Order: sequence, then C-alpha cells, then structure tokens
Amino acid sequence: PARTLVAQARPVPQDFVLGVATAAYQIEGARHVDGRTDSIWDTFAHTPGAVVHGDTGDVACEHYTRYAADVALMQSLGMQSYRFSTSWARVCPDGGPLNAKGLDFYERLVDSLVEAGIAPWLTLYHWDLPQALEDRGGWTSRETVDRFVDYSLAVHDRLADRVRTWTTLNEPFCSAFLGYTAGMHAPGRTSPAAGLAAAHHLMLAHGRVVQELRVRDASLELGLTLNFTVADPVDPSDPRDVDAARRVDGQMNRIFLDPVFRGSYPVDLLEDVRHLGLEDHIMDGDLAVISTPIDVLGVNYYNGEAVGHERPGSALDDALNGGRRTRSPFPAADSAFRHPRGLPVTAMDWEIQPEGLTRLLVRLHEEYAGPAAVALHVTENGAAFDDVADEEGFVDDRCRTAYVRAHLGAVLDAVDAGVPVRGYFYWSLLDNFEWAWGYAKRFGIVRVDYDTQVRTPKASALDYARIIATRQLLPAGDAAADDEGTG
Ligand code: GBH
Repeated sequence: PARTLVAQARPVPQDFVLGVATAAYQIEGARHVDGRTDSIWDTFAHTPGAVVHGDTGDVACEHYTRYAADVALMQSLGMQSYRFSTSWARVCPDGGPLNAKGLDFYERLVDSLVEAGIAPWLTLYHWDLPQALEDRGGWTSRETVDRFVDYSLAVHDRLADRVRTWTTLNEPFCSAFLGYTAGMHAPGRTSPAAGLAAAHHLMLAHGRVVQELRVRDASLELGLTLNFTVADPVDPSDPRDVDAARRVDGQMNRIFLDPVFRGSYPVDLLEDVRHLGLEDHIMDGDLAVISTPIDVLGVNYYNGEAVGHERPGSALDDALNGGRRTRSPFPAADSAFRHPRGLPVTAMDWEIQPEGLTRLLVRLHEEYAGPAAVALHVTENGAAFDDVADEEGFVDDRCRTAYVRAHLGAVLDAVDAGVPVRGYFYWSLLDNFEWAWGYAKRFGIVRVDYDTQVRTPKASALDYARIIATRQLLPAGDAAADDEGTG
C-alpha cells in the first residue's frame, strides 16, 4: 500500500485530557480479601459455560496488591487521568453496611494517583452488583436503588475531598440488556421485560445519586457513561431497514439519553415496548429524578453498524455475542440484524469505523448535551487484537497504534466542528478480564503475562505516551503502513 506523502502531525489542544480506563472486576482479583463478598460477576464467571475457558476474575491482574506499581507505570507513560471503578461488594459486602477495609483500598489508590499527578475519575458502578442484592431481585427491584444510594454516599464521604469527577453508571445498556435480556453477562437472565425494568431502575439510581451528591457537595463534577452505537440503515430507501435502525438507536442510545436530557422516554420506544411493562415501573417523579442536571456525559464508542431487517446469514452476524447463540439484547428489535460492510474488524469482530465517532459526538452535542450545556468526554475507546509477544514480552501492535491515532483524530475532528470534548480515555490500561470472553481478548496498551503478572508496555503504549508528551498526533496510516492486518 502507498504511504501518505508527508506525515502531517496534528496538535492536540493543551487542555484536552488524555488517559486510560479500567474497571474493578476486570483487574483487581482479591475475591474474598478484606471482607469483599461475591458480586453477580463472581457467580456468573463461576457458572460452567458462562465465560470462555471458564475464566474468572478471582485473580485477574492482581491490581488489588499491585496498584502502586500500576500507578507508577501510568505515571511513567505520562497519563493525565485514570478512570477506574469501585467495587460495591468490597465497600458494602452483600450490599449491606460499610466495610472500612474495602474503602481503605480505594483511598490508597486515590492517594497514589494524586501523588503521581494523575487525576482520578471514579465510576461507582461498572456492572458488579453484590450477589446478595441480585438474590432479592437485583436491578429489577426498586429496593436496589436505595442500596446504591447508601453505597455511593459511603464512597463519597471517604473520597470526595480528593476525587473531583464522579460518574454513577458505566453503560447501563450492558447491565440491563446484556445482563437481564441477552443472558450474555451477569446475572445471565433472558427476559426482555426484566431488561426494561432493570434499565429504568439503573437510571433512577443514577439520578438519585446525582441529587444526593449535588446537595452534599456543589463543587463535584457529576455524570454518567453511556455506550453508543451509530446505526445506519443498510438501505436508506427501504423503510424496513430504516425502521430496524431506528429500533436499535432507540433501544441502545435514546432509551438512556432522552430520560437524562429531556425527562421522558422516546415516544416511539414506548410504543415498541408497550407489551413489556416498562411503564408499570415508572412512578410519579421518577423522570424528574433521572433528568437531574449533570455536568459531564461519558461517551463509550467502539463501533457503529449497518442495520437491516433481513438476516444476512453472515459470519459477522454469527460472531455477535461471542459466536454463542444467545438471544438479542434488544427487548423489541427482533427484526434488526447487523450487516457487514467490508470494513476491517478487531479481534472482537467489531468494525473499525473512526468517522462514526465524529458523527456520534456531533449528534450528541447538537441533540442532547449542547442544549443542556454539558461537556462530553470519551470515557472508553479501544480494541482487542491478536497480540503476539516476543521473548521479552513486547508486542509490536501497530494495528492498535493506528486504531488509537485514527479515533483520537476523529475526536479532534469533532472538536474542530465545535463540539466541546474534554478528553479521551483509552480502554484499557492493561490486558484484563474481558467479561464473557475471559482472558482470551486483550485490549491493553500494556501486556499482562497472566503466569507471572509482569506488565510490558506495548508499542501502542509508547506511541500514546509520545502523543501525550508532545501533544502531537501523527496520521494513523503511518503506523499501519507496514502492517499486514487491520488498520
Ligand atoms: C465496554 O463494554 C466495557 O465498559 C468494558 O468493561 C469492556 O471491557 C470494553 O467495553 C470492551 O468490551 O448488540 O449485543 O452486539 C463493551 C461495549 C457495547 C460492546 C455493546 C458490544 C454490542 C452489544 N459493548 N456492544 S450487541
């Protein structure tokens, strides 16, 4: 392939924050240490057949004991900010009263981040509901909302003087619909109605915590992280494809955006799911709580998709959900199918489509965040590739370097178009427990040898560190030029 003529470096705005993200269950290990009890992910991972190779988070990256070295590693790479999550079952075992030892860990972590000059960004819920609460109905039960408020206030009371940015939920779509409807994530339930009940209660929990934290501390920066797709109809002139794309957009994006920014569920969504009882769970005042103003919207973007009404019968469609035949996560989009577009894909079979991120950010700003004067922040973007390590454990992952450069460039395109995007977190710092895929998929810019727990920065980490140090982004094509595979 022809090289680009001249490598044009592109400046990254000085106030644009660059960092990395992780989540508690995916890296910590230390399952029953210092009083932690099981979450739904411990139960799910220990259920035969639920996770590839029977992998669990029992040990993971041993971050619970290795956090200081991990913070030092981030510092050596120049990270400006670190997005992590706290484990509910560590802080409030069984979802009950506070366990001081659990909070001690997060205090040590936050103190070492602050010491290293890395801004902590705390997520209260990244999918790890205490199992004891699931036993009482989990997110389908309204009582879980109160328990989440108790837990969040406990974390706040200990850390609010050192953590400025607080996000309630990571990707309620996944908690609700991969967990309660598709059965692909914990707790492994397969009910469209349960997914909708869970979605509503998750959002109510978000709104309640924003209200409570705001009252206690007006200086905190509050928000939540949603995952988005960019759903394009396969044939824009075929009303059936347009309808399929509308449903996917409604049931992944607008079902969360509209309650937060407009104080109502989308009318078309309510129509689509009328038979599934969502409205039975909506009490007077709920939408006012959910639409409590936020300061920042976290945007997780991995891929868009072409959606059609016909099953393509393709490998890409079969590859959804890890190749295992689970049911659709969408409560009412049975006739929506993903169609391959011939784009390069990652090791997850997710299409690589950076311009989708630009379009997404522009849309979010114009239709939701802008009118509400809310800043956007890319809280996750990243890729798994089939990494090959040399004898020293080094991975020359040009495809990942190209991926990061291309997506950062897409974010800067949105900034140039007038969208206030404050920063970007790469997912993830480390190779880690990739949910239903276990350790089989690697997203890290740092390789983890799971036999020795040795961390080795990949080529992509060195390139990212260079971007942060120089505030200059090089073209993606340059990194990919010598690469055989994707990019
Ligand atoms: C994020 O979720 C998570 O926050 C993070 O923990 C995880 O490790 C990372 O990404 C990488 O997977 O319509 O059934 O095909 C993943 C985001 C959003 C990706 C939904 C798959 C399509 C679901 N996911 N998406 S489906």
